[in-house]
Amino acid sequence: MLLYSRVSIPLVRPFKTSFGTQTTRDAVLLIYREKGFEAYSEAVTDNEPLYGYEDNHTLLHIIRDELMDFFSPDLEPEEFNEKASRIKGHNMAKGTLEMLLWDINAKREGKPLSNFLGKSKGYADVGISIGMTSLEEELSIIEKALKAGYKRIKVKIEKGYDLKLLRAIRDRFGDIPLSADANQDYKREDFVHLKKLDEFGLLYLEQPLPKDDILGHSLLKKEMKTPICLDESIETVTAATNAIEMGAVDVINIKPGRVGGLRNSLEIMEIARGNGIGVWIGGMLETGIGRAFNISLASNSLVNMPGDTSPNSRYFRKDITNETFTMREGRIEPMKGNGVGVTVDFSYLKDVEIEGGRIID
Ligand code: OSB
Ligand code: MG
Repeated sequence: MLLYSRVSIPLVRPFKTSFGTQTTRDAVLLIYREKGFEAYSEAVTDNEPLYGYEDNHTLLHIIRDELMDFFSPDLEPEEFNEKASRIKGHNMAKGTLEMLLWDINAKREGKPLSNFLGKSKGYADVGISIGMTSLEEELSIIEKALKAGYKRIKVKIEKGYDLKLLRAIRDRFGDIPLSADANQDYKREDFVHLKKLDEFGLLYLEQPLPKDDILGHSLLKKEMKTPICLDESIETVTAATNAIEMGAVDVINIKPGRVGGLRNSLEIMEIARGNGIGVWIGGMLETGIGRAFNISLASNSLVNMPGDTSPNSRYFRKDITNETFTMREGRIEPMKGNGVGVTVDFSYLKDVEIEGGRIID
């Protein structure tokens, strides 16, 4: 039996990026049951298409009305990808089913997902992604994050809220590992302005330009000293290859739910590292389910930079999984149980469920 559940869980604090402010995490979850175990997956979409073109509505439509023609719980992820390639785009919808298959397959073989995916370091290095708020509040969050052991501080910026923020952070905290994420807020006309960010010695500037402007990023990379990280632009293995060959990227933020799943993620990770491109695993404010997938992947030995995989408590007072992650010395260990290693707290799920139902009986 395959079920979907749309949930809305309040965030501990609003999360503001250049594209909007989230006060809840509105997730689509998949729950698969067979004799002996339950498997899960979580989409990276939101209720509106502000980060990419897919949203919770298009995702459920593509999963139920299109991808079910190609899906079976008895497929290997690779076999599903092959069949699903008939449907163009919609990698977030494909990725949600692909990740479910990884959990099913790992559970049938009795292995933790982190080991099932290849060579795991046994932990993930963790950075923090801080939403925009007042300058004073951001400085206070950074101070606490550094004390908690986070290995990298990432702040969200937008046109008009960048230089002053970064200057204040450098003035107060000196040479900390710092990056900035613009979520596509700048244009090619802004290169003169963006070059001013070079003085802050950022680890990288994440997704400054619109996601389809890979050439623009390669032009910007020639002008800037700061390394360029791509997030939204990398929706496929081809996009990653193109960005690397065009000299548009130094670092890739991989979100398995964005690139069509874990197989594509591993392929991008291998291509990137083979070309000297840095790799880290991002996040989309996931519940404990998506977080468990991200942390399993972030523990892979191909990942060489801290990711956006904070412990559950940074996002939710209460999460929908019974198990939660804790960070020690800037590291989080993947769950030890089979597959993703988390289980759903169904009594809380009922409290936060907006809508749900069966996809396969
Ligand atoms: O650009 O990485 C992003 C959250 C929602 C949408 C896009 C992004 C983010 C984050 C938060 O930066 C990462 C996290 O802590 O989950
Ligand atoms: Mg980003």
